[in-house]
Amino acid sequence: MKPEKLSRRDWLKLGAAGVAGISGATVLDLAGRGGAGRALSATGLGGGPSRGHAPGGAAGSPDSQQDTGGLGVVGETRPEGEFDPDAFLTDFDYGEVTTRDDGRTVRSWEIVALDREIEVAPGVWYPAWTYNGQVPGPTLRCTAGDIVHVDFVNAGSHPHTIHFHGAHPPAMDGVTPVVNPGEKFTYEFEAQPFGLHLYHCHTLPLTRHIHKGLYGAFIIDPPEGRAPAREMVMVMNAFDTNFDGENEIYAVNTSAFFHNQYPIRVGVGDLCRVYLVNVTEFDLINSFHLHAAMFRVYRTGTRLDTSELTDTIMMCQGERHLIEFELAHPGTHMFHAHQSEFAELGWMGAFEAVEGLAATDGAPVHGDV
Ligand SMILES: [Cu+2]
Repeated sequence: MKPEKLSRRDWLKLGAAGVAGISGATVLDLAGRGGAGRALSATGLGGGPSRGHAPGGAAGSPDSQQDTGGLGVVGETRPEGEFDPDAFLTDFDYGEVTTRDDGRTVRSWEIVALDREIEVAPGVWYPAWTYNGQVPGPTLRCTAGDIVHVDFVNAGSHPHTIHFHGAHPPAMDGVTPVVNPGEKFTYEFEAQPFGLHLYHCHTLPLTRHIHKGLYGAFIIDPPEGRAPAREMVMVMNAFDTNFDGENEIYAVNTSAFFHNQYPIRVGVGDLCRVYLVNVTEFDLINSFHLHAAMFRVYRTGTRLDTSELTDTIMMCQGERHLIEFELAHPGTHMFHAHQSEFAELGWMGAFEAVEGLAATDGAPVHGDV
């Protein structure tokens, strides 16, 4: 199977006016961050420290910053119209759902590769290659047995693919064919097995195509579901901002120290579930450490029983696990890489455990309560 060329109509659709209409895209302001993006913030649509208190927002108050050891950044990321780490944390994209004649559920997404500058720390911009204009790409979510249908369009400047982790026919594995700029290709396969998977570009050189930003989380839910919980996606990533083959900025979900500045609010005693993915390039491992509590590990999310209780887990690139925990005490609970260097370079955040938090507040409860 070969990629198709984009038609003139496809290109028009990707133009400045049409790009915002792409299904599943959070931010696609090709006009540039200096123009329309900043102008929007003057309208008072979110923006600034007050947004952490917005209904349904995951983050807490920036006042909590001093509680997490003095590490952090000066200034604010995410001018309006840019990638919002709060929104990304709890944004699960279930695609467009249709039912086939044979009764099978089909979930369809359009994913567009685009070159785009992204802000990885206040004032630090990185020339990324993105899926749908954001890094990480959208979190795709389905149930085991669904048909996954992804229309991939390459509107970037380099050849790309989408390689999905999980089980599927090799023709749908996203190593070949390479999709050149101006081409499109459709991936379709049955979602198997349930667990936490990953998708990323598999074009050579892999180090470059991955660290430039072409990756995202791919969740396949078990048919019976999981217990209701405050659910979050954390993709551990890093950026080589001076292209010397080493990372200068580390984070979960791209923005250095973001959840240190805006702690994630959860209810005391609530079940919390983090879909934790490591895509960090250049460094052999990354890790997740939680303060003042222990968590249960569900390796790759492919089993419903836990394999261990710990407060620190080490992960190679491409590994991903579910972790679950309850915070028994109110207050700030740091989380960070236990490579101190990574933590000091941005991979640091905090949960704020709050008494009596509504199920829809903070990181919202996901599933039937
Ligand atoms: Cu690529």
